[in-house]
Amino acid sequence: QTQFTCDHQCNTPEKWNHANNACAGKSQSPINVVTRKALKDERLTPFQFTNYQQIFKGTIKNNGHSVQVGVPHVSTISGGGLPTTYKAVQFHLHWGTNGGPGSEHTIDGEQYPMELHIVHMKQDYTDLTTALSDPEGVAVLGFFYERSNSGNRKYEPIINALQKIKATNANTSFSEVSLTQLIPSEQNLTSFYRYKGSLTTPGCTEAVIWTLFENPIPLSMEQLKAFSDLKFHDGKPMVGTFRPVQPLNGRQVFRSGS
Ligand code: SG4
Ligand code: ZN
Repeated sequence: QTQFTCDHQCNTPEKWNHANNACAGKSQSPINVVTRKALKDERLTPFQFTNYQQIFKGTIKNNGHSVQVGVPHVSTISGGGLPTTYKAVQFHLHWGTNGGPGSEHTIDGEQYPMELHIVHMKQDYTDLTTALSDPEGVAVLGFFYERSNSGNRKYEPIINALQKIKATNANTSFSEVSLTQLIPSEQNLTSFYRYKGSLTTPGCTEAVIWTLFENPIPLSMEQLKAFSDLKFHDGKPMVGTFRPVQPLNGRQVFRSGS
């Protein structure tokens, strides 16, 4: 077997099966959620968000395949049908071209313009690598975006920072943000979908409990377009940073009780 190496996208996620056998697994992400087939599960109660409102000064980085922000390991989630408490590690986004379709997950075939992933690991772990060796070690909260006519002021620190990190490996610090300000208010987070899947990039490790919230986050077209100003390593516009949806292979998708 020939060794196939590529950096992240390769820019062709179709080749990932060759790059890494795990990417050809049977429980891959993202998926299309067929809402009429999602089974309502009363155990999927609302989440408890702890220290999500904590304000931090972050470093935002163009890592060559996304924009990523490391988060101090103090914000946690529990409830929501999770087996234990998970702490936030980082967040990043996936988007399309100039505000066009760009989410990784789709709902009844609809692809949203962008998707936020807040990556968490079980509280007792100290690094993601260890967490990924536990089949339930990682919990990613996924949020969709929708175009709105008015801009979202709460995203200004992030959007403004993008202009300073157009080049791959560039990073900058940004003014104070909290996770709370980036997501819908807590009472709008009780409706969500749940399934077991994988990282959406190589190694495609099947160790992720996925949550997809129904209520999208509003951003103006201009704000969405700002992400397309970033550049891949080769200088080409960083657009289409999503993996196509993967087969369910018999997995059940659940929906929250409320
Ligand atoms: C993005 O490429 C992030 O930048 C990666 O973060 C992340 O990998 C990867 O997506 C997969 O995460 O929620 N989409 S996802 O399944 O979080 C990890 C880093 O490269 C391990 C650290
Ligand atoms: Zn992601």
